[in-house]
Amino acid sequence: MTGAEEHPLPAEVLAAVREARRILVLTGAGMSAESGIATFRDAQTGLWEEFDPMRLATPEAWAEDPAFVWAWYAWRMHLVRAVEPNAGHRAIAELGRLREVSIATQNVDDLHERAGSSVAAHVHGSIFDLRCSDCGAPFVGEPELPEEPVERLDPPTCPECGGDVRPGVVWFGEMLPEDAVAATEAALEALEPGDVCLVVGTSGLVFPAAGYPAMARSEGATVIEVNPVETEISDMCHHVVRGSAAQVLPRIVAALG
Ligand code: BV8
Ligand code: ZN
Repeated sequence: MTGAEEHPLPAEVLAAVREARRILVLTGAGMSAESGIATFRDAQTGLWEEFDPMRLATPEAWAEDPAFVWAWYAWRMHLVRAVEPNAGHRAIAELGRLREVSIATQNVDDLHERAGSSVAAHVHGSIFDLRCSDCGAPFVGEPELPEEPVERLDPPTCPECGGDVRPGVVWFGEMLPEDAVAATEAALEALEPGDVCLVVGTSGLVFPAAGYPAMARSEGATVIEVNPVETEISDMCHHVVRGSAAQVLPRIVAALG
């Protein structure tokens, strides 16, 4: 990764984080990239290469072929279980010991939690929160996860009603979980001038989550993007650090002394 490791972090970024009382961290798929989880936008691996994740992560795809969609999520659950949080996740956990930090993530993995952070909101749900797609009952069983990607895999069956068990993620066209939205909005409203909103690893394309950085800015927070490339929200940020989560975040936290 060129960039952050060669260039010093902008002094105003370090000053903003140093002086912040509250820090709202908004993370997207780029946060987990250096753990080995492909970002949502990257071509899907192997079997799902020709399928657009935007088409697969929908109620329509599930209704049409639950076994095909379940196979994709079972494989992704296996991948998350097989990787570790990266230095970026660990830096945010450390930041949470130095400042009042709230995390709202678009990621459905549990890597922030496994790094030691508590997450205020999984705005797109959690891949391991399984529930019946018919009666909504939480499914507490351990689903069988494939060691290799398989094209189709029957989802577990709900013990209450026999319905197909689905992943607890938010599909396109579905409402975001009310508790996650409420927690994120509360964290945004708590921001005051001098506080910081760190936006890490998101393309800023998916709404309503993509609107959160602008809301942080309107609360007076200093908005800082950490992303190797320009995104839909870059020009709305006060500062951008063109580098990766695992390279930049540890250096920001180290500068807090
Ligand atoms: C909603 C869970 C109300 C599933 C996800 C038409 C019909 C219906 C809805 C819509 C419509 N038109 C628009 C909408 C709204 C839609 C939307 O926003 N669509 C977009 C595409 C325009 N939103 C919704 O449907 C939401 N619900 O609006 O309900 C409603 C209801 C009905 C009708 C209208 C409105 C629900 C959206 C949630 C979808 N579920 N995930 C799953 O995971 O399988 S979204 C999924 O994609 C992720 O969670 C994430 O949010 C998104 C991907 O975005 P990113 O996380 O940003 O990842 P991405 O790969 O894009 O980018 C990675 C970034 O990381 C890049 O910038 C890259 O440069 C950077 N990066 C890479 N490496 C690193 C790095 N950064 C740092 N370090 C690195 N090493
Ligand atoms: Zn059921």
